[in-house]
Amino acid sequence: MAAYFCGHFSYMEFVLILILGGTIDGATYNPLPFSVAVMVLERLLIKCECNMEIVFATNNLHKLEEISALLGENFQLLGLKDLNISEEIPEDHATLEENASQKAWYIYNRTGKSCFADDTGLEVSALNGAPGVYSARYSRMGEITFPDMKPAEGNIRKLLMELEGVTEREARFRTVIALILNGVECQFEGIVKGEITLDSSGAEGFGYDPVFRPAGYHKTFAEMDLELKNQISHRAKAVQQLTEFLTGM
Ligand code: ITT
Repeated sequence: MAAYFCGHFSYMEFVLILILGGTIDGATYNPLPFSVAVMVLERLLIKCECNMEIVFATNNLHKLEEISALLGENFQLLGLKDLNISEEIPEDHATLEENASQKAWYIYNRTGKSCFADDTGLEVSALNGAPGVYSARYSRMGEITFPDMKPAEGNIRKLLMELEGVTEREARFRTVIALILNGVECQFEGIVKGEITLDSSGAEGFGYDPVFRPAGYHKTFAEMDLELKNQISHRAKAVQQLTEFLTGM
């Protein structure tokens, strides 16, 4: 199934194209039979009236908390725990786009519920975009490894070691969200630019937050409260597009 970057039209426009027929990014959709179209619309209207239920396919509770705050009250956000899904979701591709898609389809096929997944990478210019898609397991790869440390701690240690003596410390977080609604996938992207600090600082957030300082700020993400991080972060930007798409009806 193809994925579409959906930042440029709303959910309702998207649904109407799927029902009435039309073209999205070069793919042509034939109109649905009348009875099927009525059924789809009825189901969508019921969902719109009572807070739309949507699954966020993640095992990361920090991400669940961040996205729950970002989506607000229009959505009933379900985590994997709510669905009694405890297994590790596969994410074994080489790009954020493919991994986000893989995670979302895995849960959609398992539950049949509308759902989305994100994949995020920290891309450091001086390291040619590493750790990128391998951000979660950076400290367990390659020559320098820290198998005895907690992953987040080891990742940061390794990153600071790789950047020792490097003055050009430009980096960005990039999030890709894959949303699956009624068997059709849409993707959204959010980017925040900044730099890698010389040392860890701050206790909020998770992952690489203690060493990432967003451009225009004097604090790392880990020195900011969640409210501020949620106004400017990569995930916030991608989620904003997602909510605009879902609520722009
Ligand atoms: P799921 O796949 O279960 O959603 P995850 O922890 O693997 O959770 P991602 O694949 O999206 O999350 O992100 C990969 C890693 O990138 C993650 O483990 C963190 O180390 C880091 N990361 C992601 N978002 C971050 C953020 O907002 N701040 C700091 N580090 C982040």
